[in-house]
Amino acid sequence: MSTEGKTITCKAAIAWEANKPLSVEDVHVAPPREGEVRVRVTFTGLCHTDVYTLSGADPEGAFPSILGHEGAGVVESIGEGVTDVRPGDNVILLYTAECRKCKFCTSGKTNLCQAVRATQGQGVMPDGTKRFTSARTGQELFHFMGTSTFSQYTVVSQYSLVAVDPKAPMDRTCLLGCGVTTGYGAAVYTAKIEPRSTVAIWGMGCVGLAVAYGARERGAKRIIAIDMNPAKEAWAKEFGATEFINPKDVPPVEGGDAMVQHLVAITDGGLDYTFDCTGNIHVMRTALEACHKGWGVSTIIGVAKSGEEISTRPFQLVTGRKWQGSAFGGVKGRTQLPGIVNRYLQGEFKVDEYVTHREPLSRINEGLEHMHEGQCIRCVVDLA
Ligand code: NAD
Ligand code: AHE
Ligand code: ZN
Repeated sequence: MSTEGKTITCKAAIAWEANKPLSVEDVHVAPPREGEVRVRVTFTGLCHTDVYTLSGADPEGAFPSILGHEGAGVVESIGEGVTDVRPGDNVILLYTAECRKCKFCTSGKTNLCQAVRATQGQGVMPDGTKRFTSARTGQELFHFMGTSTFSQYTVVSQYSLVAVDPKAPMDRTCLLGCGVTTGYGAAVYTAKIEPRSTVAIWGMGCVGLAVAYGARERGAKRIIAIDMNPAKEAWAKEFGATEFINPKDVPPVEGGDAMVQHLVAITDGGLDYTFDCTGNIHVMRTALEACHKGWGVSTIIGVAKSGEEISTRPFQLVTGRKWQGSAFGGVKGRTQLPGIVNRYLQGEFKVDEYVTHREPLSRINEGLEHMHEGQCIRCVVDLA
């Protein structure tokens, strides 16, 4: 029986309030309105950013809401005016939308489409309303990052999803909705790492590993992975790192940053490219200052805690180091993700290897716990 035009009742993991476990219960999902698409979400990865927002630290975190932004699924129905996808299409959801019309999309300078960004940050659809209602309490629920993939059905803007080859297994390609694309893209599209260069990456989670993978593809000659978890050494090397440093093994120095001094010493003056994939503002400073004078570029990917700020001596920048950031790896999702999926299908792009854990929706809280255990790169939740 067709569900088109009807409200669907399904299971979703609701974040009722900050710092409380998610609650898997029934929600009503209204049909898509003009320019919107309703998607049956099949799989979602759990990203550190979901945990960050659930902790209450995200200035854009609104409760009660349905979190999740690393998802794949199948288009169930479309609203008026939707042209690029149709029911039955396999899609990846995009927290970085791409409208191809706004000043940002047409600038040729950024992937940060602004078509739906303001309402996305407020947890509502572009028309200012919500599509989710709790079946238990009748309360409306906020959307999250324009995607809300912790629900069996979600409604998104037509700019916040992309159809991909249906041969691609969604239980892995969901990771292209955030972590894998973010790290790889930061290395390849944002930093544009040059062949034979030296690279250091802090944080060997999914994002950092994908940076290492991108750096290797770009022909970097040294890829130094840095993580306090010794178990990450093997992971880092599998994804292309040539060396591993545990910050705990670098002896402290008086009146300076021991890691900066160590890295500058072993790289003849500093790194060509560094990346923060931890969200730690002290790491961000170290990563900048470990860059080579005159040309080193440091890219911030990690999401820092609410209210935190970065600092360094301006002299670090005056003397030629550059500080920049990267969101979703600089990737324009609707334009570029189908190509990345095709490369994956041709065996030219790693995705499967990041999946270490799997859980059903009913155990999504256990999935979030895996993320703190030190062995988890990505946990994929099955929403079926
Ligand atoms: P993760 O938690 O899986 O991995 C983080 C790694 O950093 C862990 O291995 C941890 O041991 C290590 N680490 C923590 N503190 C460290 C320190 N001081 N020095 C060295 N290593 C340290 O996280 P993830 O999913 O890979 O995400 C990484 C960061 O990127 C998070 O902050 C996340 O919110 C952010 N993120 C940003 C974007 C973006 O578009 N900018 C996209 C996805 C994720
Ligand atoms: N909402 C937060 C910022 C969170 C943040 O930095 N998000 C990253 C993506 S993290 C994905 O795991 C991002 O891409 N930001 C750019 C954007 O447009 O959201 C805050 O501080 O308000
Ligand atoms: Zn994410």
